[in-house]
Amino acid sequence: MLTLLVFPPAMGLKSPSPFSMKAIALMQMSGLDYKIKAGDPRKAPKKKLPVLIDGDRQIPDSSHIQAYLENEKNIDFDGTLSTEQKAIAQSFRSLCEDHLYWVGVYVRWVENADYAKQEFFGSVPKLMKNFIFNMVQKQVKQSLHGQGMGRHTAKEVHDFGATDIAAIANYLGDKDYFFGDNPTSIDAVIFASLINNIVPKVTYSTAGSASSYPNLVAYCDRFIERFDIPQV
Ligand SMILES: N[C@@H](CCC(=O)N[C@@H](CS)C(=O)NCC(=O)O)C(=O)O
Repeated sequence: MLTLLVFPPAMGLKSPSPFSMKAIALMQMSGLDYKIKAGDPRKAPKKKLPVLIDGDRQIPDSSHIQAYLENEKNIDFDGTLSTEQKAIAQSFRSLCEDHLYWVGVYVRWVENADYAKQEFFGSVPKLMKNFIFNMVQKQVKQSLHGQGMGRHTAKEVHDFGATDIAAIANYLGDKDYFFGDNPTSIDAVIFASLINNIVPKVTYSTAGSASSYPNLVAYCDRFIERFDIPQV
């Protein structure tokens, strides 16, 4: 039996991490038997989640999990895609994981810190909760600064997010999935990014959050229904 270690439910999501949600989406798309368990990033091989466990093998990183499912379990996520579509998918993957992701990190950990504190550490006694949150928030802010997103003003960060989301909405248009009728691995990425933007109660102050695009909301609903994505 395969086990997927993810960040536990918070912010109204089965997992508040886009990478964990992407791995859940890939597992659901694969049709393989597996279970979801809360993981501890401190114990993970690369100190990040998700991690897939298969017997005594541990596969960290959502993209390596996808490759493992393709190579070891014969799941063909992208067989219908042309070389050109694969190139487009790779650039949208990067948009979601290397750019829009950091907008979300900023919005949650800098702008909506009280909400994040309550959602992520709600069960921890107050003094300890403040201590742990401040420690983690400091690390997150260092990461934001190192990556660069944290050096921008709030408005600039929101504008980046709005531009990314508009690009996704415009490319999707009225298609059912990113490349038409057949869902592929990029849909797991896009779905996981959007749902992490739509469901948490955080405000993106400029126009352009995913929930303001009817095609993106319908896309997420369609994906949840088709792949029976577990809700909280
Ligand atoms: N490239 C990794 C990124 C995973 C990642 O960044 N996970 C974050 C949560 S969204 C994490 O585990 N953070 C814990 C930490 O940095 O301590 C993947 O695709 O799985």
